[in-house]
Amino acid sequence: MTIWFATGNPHKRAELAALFPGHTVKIPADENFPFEPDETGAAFAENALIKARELRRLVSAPVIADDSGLCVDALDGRPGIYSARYGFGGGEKLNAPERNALLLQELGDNPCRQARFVCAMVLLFSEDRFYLVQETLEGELIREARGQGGFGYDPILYLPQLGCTVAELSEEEKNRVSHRGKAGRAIAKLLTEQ
Ligand code: ITT
Repeated sequence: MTIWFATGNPHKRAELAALFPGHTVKIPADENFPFEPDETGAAFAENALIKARELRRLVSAPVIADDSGLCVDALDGRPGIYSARYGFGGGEKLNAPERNALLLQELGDNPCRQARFVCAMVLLFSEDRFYLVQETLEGELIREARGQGGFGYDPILYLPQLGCTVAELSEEEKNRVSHRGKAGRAIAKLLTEQ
């Protein structure tokens, strides 16, 4: 089956595709679809639904979308839904290492390092019929970025239970424990039960 994933992020696609073996996961860029959803929601779940609905208008198949980010307790949950735009002051968007450095700088020596990745994932069948799941990956912000794998904030989220950052995990290991892996497996189960 072809499953459409409403994302412009190739890393997210790779992670999701691994959870749907035997299926083809396509993203808007594969068909040169114009895809610039306005992420105006006040919560991860709202933004996931906005992305899914925007792509569902262009394809006649089930659509999956995810909105995700890093929530830091000492920063009252920021950057949260603004994770992709963190540090953006209207000029050039920061790249991931720049955002990571800025976030660690903002946290400084604060001893409260608790943080988590959140992923809201929607499986949309039609405008009004959808399933929504939201999952997390708990960790602590490390003091210096570590690891080459993954993407985004992976090098700065340390997982005490595994003794490494998310960027030090293989893609398979990350999917086993991650917010997106857990949400994706739940969605895959719902899809096969249809
Ligand atoms: P789409 O909206 O097109 O799916 P995006 O990258 O802009 O792609 P989001 O709006 O959901 O995705 O923004 C989430 C940001 O949070 C993303 O750019 C990353 O910086 C970060 N993020 C999300 N999941 C992550 C993960 O698994 N590991 C590291 N960083 C992650």
